[in-house]
Amino acid sequence: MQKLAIVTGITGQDGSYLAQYLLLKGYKVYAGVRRISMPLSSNSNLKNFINHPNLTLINMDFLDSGSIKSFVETVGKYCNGYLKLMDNYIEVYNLAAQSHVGESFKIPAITHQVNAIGVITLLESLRHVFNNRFRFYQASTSELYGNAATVDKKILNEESEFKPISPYAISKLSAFLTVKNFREAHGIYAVNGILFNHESPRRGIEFVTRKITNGLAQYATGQNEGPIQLGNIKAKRDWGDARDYIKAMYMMLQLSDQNKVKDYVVATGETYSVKDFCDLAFKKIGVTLKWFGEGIHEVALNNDDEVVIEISSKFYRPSDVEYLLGDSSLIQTDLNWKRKNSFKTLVFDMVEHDIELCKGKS
Ligand code: NAP
Ligand code: G4F
Repeated sequence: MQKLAIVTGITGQDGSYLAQYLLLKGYKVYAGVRRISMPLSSNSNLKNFINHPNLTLINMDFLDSGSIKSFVETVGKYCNGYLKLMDNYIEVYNLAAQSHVGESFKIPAITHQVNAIGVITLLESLRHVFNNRFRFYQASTSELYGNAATVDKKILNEESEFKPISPYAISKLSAFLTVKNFREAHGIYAVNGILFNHESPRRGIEFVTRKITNGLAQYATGQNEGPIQLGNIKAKRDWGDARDYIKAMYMMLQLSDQNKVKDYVVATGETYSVKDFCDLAFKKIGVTLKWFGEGIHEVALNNDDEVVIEISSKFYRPSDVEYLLGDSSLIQTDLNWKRKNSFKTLVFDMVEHDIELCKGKS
């Protein structure tokens, strides 16, 4: 029997990989997308599968509760026959979010509306339309921990304390608790994946990794208009590959025993600074960066002593998470999840991809 899934946030990094993965597995996928004035461009994350016969795109915006409800009702009508059969259910992957932490300081109310209130509306609508015949994955995050591990450099797991320090993290903590409450109070199969940072060639251009590989590609192809400007380059992250992490999301919704449902950390167990990321990315194109100066005056020079990276106060945040390192042993033991791609493979892949993209543009 063909399986069904709802994916929100399909145009983003994770949503696009996950939807592609589910389509390959033979799923019918219903995806909520925001209305845009121009058709999805040929370089959007959906370009390889937008016309797939098992993919249905339905307009929906998390800022409008009515649109969330009508989205769920529309999917409900499509699935009516399927759900008449005993034991059938629909898998729901909620990946839509205002996902930029820095931006959340500028638009805290919108961030909370989409990331926290939107999740309540979505879950209530699902309960109304599908009763308990759905399984729910919530895109939770290592941002919940804030700086809980910064001082003593500990490794974070499912038992670690949450200490959110941004509007984004606060909204995601609210959603985390909502999902837990739906599981415990209403008996819904609902799970939080506490995912540490994960990247890919489909990463949004404003996140630091892609900003670096995109800036580097412009430099390597002679299209740059100046050095790459960054903020807090000392921050450390546990960076994995999105293509490994979407498989963890899928696994979390496949348990045969609902009583075993729990929240899982997904991470690599390695941590690197933004500066480390820059060093490795430039190494890929034969440049050994030389760093000089401190704080806002720090710069990185190339082999010819030209400045290729500089610091701008514009990219500092009012408060920042300085150190993240995750322990994913629980999901490895319980669900046999393993990552395939190393940090080095990921960085090199992103660099290669962006250089190809830039060459195509020139
Ligand atoms: P992303 O690339 O920024 O994608 C976000 C998606 O949400 C996009 O499809 C976006 O649509 C959609 N969206 C934003 N606002 C919306 C609204 N008002 N109504 C409907 N859709 C809306 O994020 P990602 O990196 O794939 O992350 C996926 C999820 O995992 C997010 O919830 C994020 O917070 C969470 N997460 C990510 C990481 C990570 O390292 N990537 C780690 C932990 C958790 P548009 O294209 O229209 O903007
Ligand atoms: O790439 P970032 O913007 O990712 P951040 O803040 O860690 O958030 C990402 O991962 C979270 C999981 O922990 C997700 F929940 C969230 O949705 C998102 O996907 O910044 C990483 C670090 C920060 O410390 C930031 O201050 O890089 C630092 N950074 C330094 N210069 C910069 C820049 N970040 C950005 N975006 N742009 C810069 O120029």
